[in-house]
Amino acid sequence: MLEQFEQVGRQALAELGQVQDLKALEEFRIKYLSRKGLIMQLLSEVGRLPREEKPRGGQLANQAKSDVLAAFEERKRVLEEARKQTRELIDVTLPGLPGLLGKPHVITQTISELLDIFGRMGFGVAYGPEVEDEWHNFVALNIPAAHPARDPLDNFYIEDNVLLRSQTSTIQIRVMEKTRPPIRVVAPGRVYRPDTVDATHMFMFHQLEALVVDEGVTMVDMKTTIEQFIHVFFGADAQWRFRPSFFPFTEPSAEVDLLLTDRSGNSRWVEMGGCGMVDPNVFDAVGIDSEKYTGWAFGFGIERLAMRKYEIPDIRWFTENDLRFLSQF
Ligand code: 2NM
Repeated sequence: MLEQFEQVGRQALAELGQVQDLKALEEFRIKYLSRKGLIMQLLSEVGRLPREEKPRGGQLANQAKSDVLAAFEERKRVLEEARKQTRELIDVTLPGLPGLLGKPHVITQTISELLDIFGRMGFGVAYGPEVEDEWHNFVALNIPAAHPARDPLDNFYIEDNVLLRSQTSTIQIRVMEKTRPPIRVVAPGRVYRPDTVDATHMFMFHQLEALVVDEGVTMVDMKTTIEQFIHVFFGADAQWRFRPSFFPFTEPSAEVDLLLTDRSGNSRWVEMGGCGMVDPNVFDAVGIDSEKYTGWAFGFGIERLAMRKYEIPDIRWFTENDLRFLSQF
């Protein structure tokens, strides 16, 4: 009889060793450890043993109960831990989720393309301050005090003689002040004018200006450079023209027009920028010998270039930070 007492405990422990999941463990619990389970039956059978066997029987039954219970708890802990780890397991073979990547603004991209095109034509790059003095913004550019371009209401003055630059020609002046010819640079940057904002006007926009100074430089060099640039930037079939114009800092001067053809086939000329042969007064202001050297310069609006190239109808879109617009470039 007592042998059977030991037998139940051994059998329970052996079965527990086969239990591989929580469902089987629950079945085991019901079979052995529930109120009517085999271990409980064992305990109640102690009372029916012959008197001399009772102490030993009780000892064995209690031993079996505590052994099985301890083993059960340990098995339960192991299986629950295993299930938790299975749930948290990451499948490293799944394809990753694409992240939202930022990219340079369309104006920054356009500037990069412009610097690349002119870099391949042998131009260096120059930058300058956005806060300027009247000397670099007007005087050295041959714009006299009475000129309408100097009206305080048409400029962002910070204090006397200090303003936000209204054109990137200030950079060319700074280049000519500190380097001797030959000079061959382009200068990109922001410029500021208090214009009323609409689809084609902003109080801040970007310009790209070029400057070439050397002995024997002519208007043919300028025209060829602009032609090559337009054909690389807009395509070989782009049509453009010079239109006579006037600027204080160049003589002669011309405006550069691009032929735009809309979807219904109607064409019109739109202005892209200006250019001309550097006025001798500008050379005198920066101390370059105007008898020995000639030069040419141009200035293009970068927003305008990008608007024509990408068919952007409104200049305000560049600064509205709308991802539906920005993410297209
Ligand atoms: C333009 C049009 C024509 C220009 C002139 C100069 C400098 F410094 F050499 F005199 N820089 N940029 C220039 C000439 C700018 O912008 C519409």
